[in-house]
Amino acid sequence: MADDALPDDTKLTRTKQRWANEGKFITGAARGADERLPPGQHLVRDWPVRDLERQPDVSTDRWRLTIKGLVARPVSLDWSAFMALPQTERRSDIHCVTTWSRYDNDWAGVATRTLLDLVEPRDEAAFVVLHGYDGYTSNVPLADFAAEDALIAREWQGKPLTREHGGPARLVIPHLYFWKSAKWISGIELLGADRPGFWEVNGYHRRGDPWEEERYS
Ligand SMILES: Nc1nc2c(c(=O)[nH]1)N[C@H]1C(S)=C(S)[C@@H](COP(=O)(O)O)O[C@H]1N2
Ligand SMILES: [Mo]
Repeated sequence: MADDALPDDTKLTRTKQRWANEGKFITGAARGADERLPPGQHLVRDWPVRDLERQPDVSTDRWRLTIKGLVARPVSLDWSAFMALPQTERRSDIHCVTTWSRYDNDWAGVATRTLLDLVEPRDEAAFVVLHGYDGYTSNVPLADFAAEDALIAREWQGKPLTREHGGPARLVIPHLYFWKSAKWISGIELLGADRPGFWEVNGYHRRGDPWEEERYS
């Protein structure tokens, strides 16, 4: 994991902090029962890239996924151990807090539930912090991490996930804004209390439900 300081004084970060302060993009629009597009979002067809402009080059030889904290059986999976776990496919929509959404993304990888079964969370575990090889962190409630359609994805539309989108493997939690879904995932840490991640410290919401427009804290 990178331990040099994150570039949190970049122009992008400052702009996003300002948006958080101004409550930008909050429309207050109500959700229709059968609507697929959350309030304040617009559809895109291409898949934008969003990160801190550091895209670590992590080969599958070097990749490790560590799962630790409030678990009975902490693990550090290398690529072959990860591939030996049951693999699943999921189709889901992406909703980014910067207002773009993209429908029908086909993912392949390992369900977060499979990983939780492997490590056996303790009863006190209630929150998760995700770590990326770029030093990024995000936090989610354990119940959201354990959603049926959440997975550590290694393929998108039938092809290996590209480096710019977090390859070799990233988290995908479709029902939360996409900043929660750590790219270049290196660690999953289970905690008893919530601990804000990179954007959450910078004014973004602890949970991030697009249907509730939980953009900012
Ligand atoms: N490791 C890491 N994961 C990350 C980020 C990041 O900077 N580093 N950016 C987040 C944000 S803000 C978004 S919107 C999505 C973007 O994913 P994409 O570039 O594949 O669209 O990744 C999230 N996961
Ligand atoms: Mo984002």
